[in-house]
Amino acid sequence: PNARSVSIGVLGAAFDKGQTRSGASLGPGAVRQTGVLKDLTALGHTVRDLGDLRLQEAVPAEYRAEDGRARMKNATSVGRFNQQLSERVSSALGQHDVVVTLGGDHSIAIGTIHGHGQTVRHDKLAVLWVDAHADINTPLTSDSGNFHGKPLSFLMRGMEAFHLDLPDLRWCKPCLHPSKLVYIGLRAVDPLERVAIQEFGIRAYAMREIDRLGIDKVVEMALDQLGAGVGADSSLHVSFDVDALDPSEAPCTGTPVRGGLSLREGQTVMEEVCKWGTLRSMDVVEVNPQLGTPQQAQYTADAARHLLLATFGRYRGGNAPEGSQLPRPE
Ligand code: Z70
Ligand code: MN
Ligand code: MN
Repeated sequence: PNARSVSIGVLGAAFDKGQTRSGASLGPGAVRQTGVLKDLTALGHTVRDLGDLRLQEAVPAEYRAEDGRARMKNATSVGRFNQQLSERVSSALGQHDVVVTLGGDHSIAIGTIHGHGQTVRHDKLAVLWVDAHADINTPLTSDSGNFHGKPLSFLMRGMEAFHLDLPDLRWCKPCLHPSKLVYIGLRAVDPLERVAIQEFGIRAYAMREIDRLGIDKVVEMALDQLGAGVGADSSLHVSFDVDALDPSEAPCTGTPVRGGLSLREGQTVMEEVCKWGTLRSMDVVEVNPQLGTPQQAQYTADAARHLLLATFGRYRGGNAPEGSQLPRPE
């Protein structure tokens, strides 16, 4: 089955200040180098490279890493970068059917999801978060202080009450309803993140549930709960952290966690997303080509390529060109 042909805008979010290792800002380049844009074009889509966004201005004074009990590293950079990213994504959504953002660390989802949220009624925005981690810490619960472990807390409606007033993130008004977020792939959730998941009633399919139910059932239930089905009018965002994949499939990422999704399970998730047909934006984040050997870096970027091809209609059983027939001899 071939997917309908769409126009895809591909944006690089060359940002790594949401955690403390360098190299995630090289993710967009590494994923582009796999030839994925050309491969998406070969599937029949119209693909436009929107270039890379990076933080140009020098950021003067960052918050201190430890401000009382609140931990937040590089809040100024994170806030300013994501404000620009949000604007880029919402304007790109006016020009393209789907906007793909290549990260970058996962703090960039603040900008992509907020940007998507500006283009739809907030109760229509649905997010599928595929990750080993829950990324829903607040500055008051975060042990690391890293913003890539916090993006969802800035996007979630109802979590305002648990936040401090951060001047550089004031622009980010929460746009995501707790019932419109579903996790797949969790296996490294902090204790207070678990509390948030329970208090807000967020649906979470951890690796345990995938083992029990199988990935096919899990993704069916997840999309069903997001109201992202055919004919439904949800506007779907998929945020895919490559560390959701097992480190054997995606070794070059800042925080690998054993016991993850096979590439095949990741492909199944994205093939189902493709079938449902309501995807409007997607992130692929946390590819860090500076970690591991050059071969491992390429292997990791290639996993991202496979996920993107699954998202846009590549079928593992093969795709027959539209209206084609086997050639006969004259
Ligand atoms: C931890 C924290 C995280 C990604 C690590 C880890 C979060 N919960 N997210 N790697 N992608 O620091 O808040
Ligand atoms: Mn993440
Ligand atoms: Mn993660």
